[in-house]
Amino acid sequence: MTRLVVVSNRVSLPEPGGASQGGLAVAINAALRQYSGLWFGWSGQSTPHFTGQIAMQRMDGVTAATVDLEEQDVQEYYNGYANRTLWPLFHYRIDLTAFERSYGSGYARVNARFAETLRPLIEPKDLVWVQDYHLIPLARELRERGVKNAIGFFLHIPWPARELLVTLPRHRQLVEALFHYDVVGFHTEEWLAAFRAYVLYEAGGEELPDGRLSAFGRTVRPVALPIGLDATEFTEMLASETAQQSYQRMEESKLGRRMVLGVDRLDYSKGLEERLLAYERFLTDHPDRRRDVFMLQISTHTRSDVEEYQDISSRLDALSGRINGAFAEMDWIPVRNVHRPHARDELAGIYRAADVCLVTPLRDGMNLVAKEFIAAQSEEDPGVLILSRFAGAASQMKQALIVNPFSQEDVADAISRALRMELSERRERWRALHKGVMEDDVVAWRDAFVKVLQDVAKPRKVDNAAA
Ligand code: GDG
Repeated sequence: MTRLVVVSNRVSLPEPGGASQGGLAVAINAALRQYSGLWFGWSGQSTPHFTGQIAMQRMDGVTAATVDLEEQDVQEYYNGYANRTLWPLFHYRIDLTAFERSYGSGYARVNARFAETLRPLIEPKDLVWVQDYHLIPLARELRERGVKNAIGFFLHIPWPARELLVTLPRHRQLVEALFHYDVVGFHTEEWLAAFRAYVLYEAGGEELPDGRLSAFGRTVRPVALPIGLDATEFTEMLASETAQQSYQRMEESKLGRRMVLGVDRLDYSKGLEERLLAYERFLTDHPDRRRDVFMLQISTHTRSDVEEYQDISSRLDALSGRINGAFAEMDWIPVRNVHRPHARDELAGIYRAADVCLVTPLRDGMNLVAKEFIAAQSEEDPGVLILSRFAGAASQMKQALIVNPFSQEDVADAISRALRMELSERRERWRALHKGVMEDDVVAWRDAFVKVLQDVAKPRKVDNAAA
């Protein structure tokens, strides 16, 4: 069987309860399990000097190979180019985008170091699958070191409109790097269309009759494949003792009130301030319904070394404090603002106890929280999903209440509608959403991508044999 080599910025193997695993890590674990794969990336540790020493660890059929990065690499490549340049720009936040030359060189240096360290681990028949915006130049670096394997790339965040991307110094270089891959994947047709538009109208490329794009003297196959949940893992987790206990605990603490839930990494792309303001608008517009509802917003800290993330944390705390100060009564608090991270099984129980889930990012590649909420609901009495039209998930989850997260009025009206919705309508919407979440899961995503990669690998082998 073909071995799959997955490369991502961070490698994180599962722990009991999955406390530290984000959506991508869970997805990669699921993707690799069936392929006895190798997962390569940064350990999350830094050292004074880069040594390239690989630490190997094996768990559940997955081999993890990690390297430490130099402190300067972490600053320039990870906190810098990845999180202060590409992340904000690709999420349409040009106002927060930092253009610093040292960041660009740190990004190039780490991609070269990754390639140098990874190259000896790659065997001739391996399929190599690179994840996300941290590693766009990796295929070029691997090719320069003689790697001939099929290499695919998947972008987990949106691809920005051409008009935004051209504000990035050396944007052509970045896009050209993607043409060293055989396959480039996006979550939605919308992100793919934005990429195609850049290639055709900015880079002077063309679309071939078979759908491949040609530019910079190379071709690449673009695909739109939405990521999903590890549905089996999630269902099992939901049935666990911990999930049941956290569900019970949450139900008891609701005191018969309805719970509006938000679960996010604390990130400006998730629209958290806009969400709280919309909820405040709902409270203002519906004084009679205030005491029947409360909001639980779980927003866990990430990327705390980056200044913009410290700012948003304090703004959010100030805003929830203000709303509570203005509306709370001695026996009712409108917002529970929680930063403590929860284990995944604990979180599953919280999702189940929610009546409404607010997923209102201003821009999001996909958003797995929307899918987790739907997977956790009961068929007898399901809750309602309110979903931003700017999340990739909106292209699949059409039976959610779709909102414009920039409009407080729109979101406040959706909260009101969700809380009033009849059981029959809730069930009808949930059934359709649940079917999609269970069918289009992470296994379907992985298999579809690997199949495209395998297909490009075949002609490559024929070429090699002929040479
Ligand atoms: C990127 C893209 C795309 C949250 N709080 C806790 C916790 N979480 C978990 C959620 C979910 C994950 O974090 C968040 O995943 P998202 O998909 O919503 O967002 P990003 O982290 O920004 O992911 C996104 C994704 O990549 C995959 O392609 O969908 O668009 O931005 O799984 O449950 N997990 C635990 N404790 C918490 O307190 N254990």
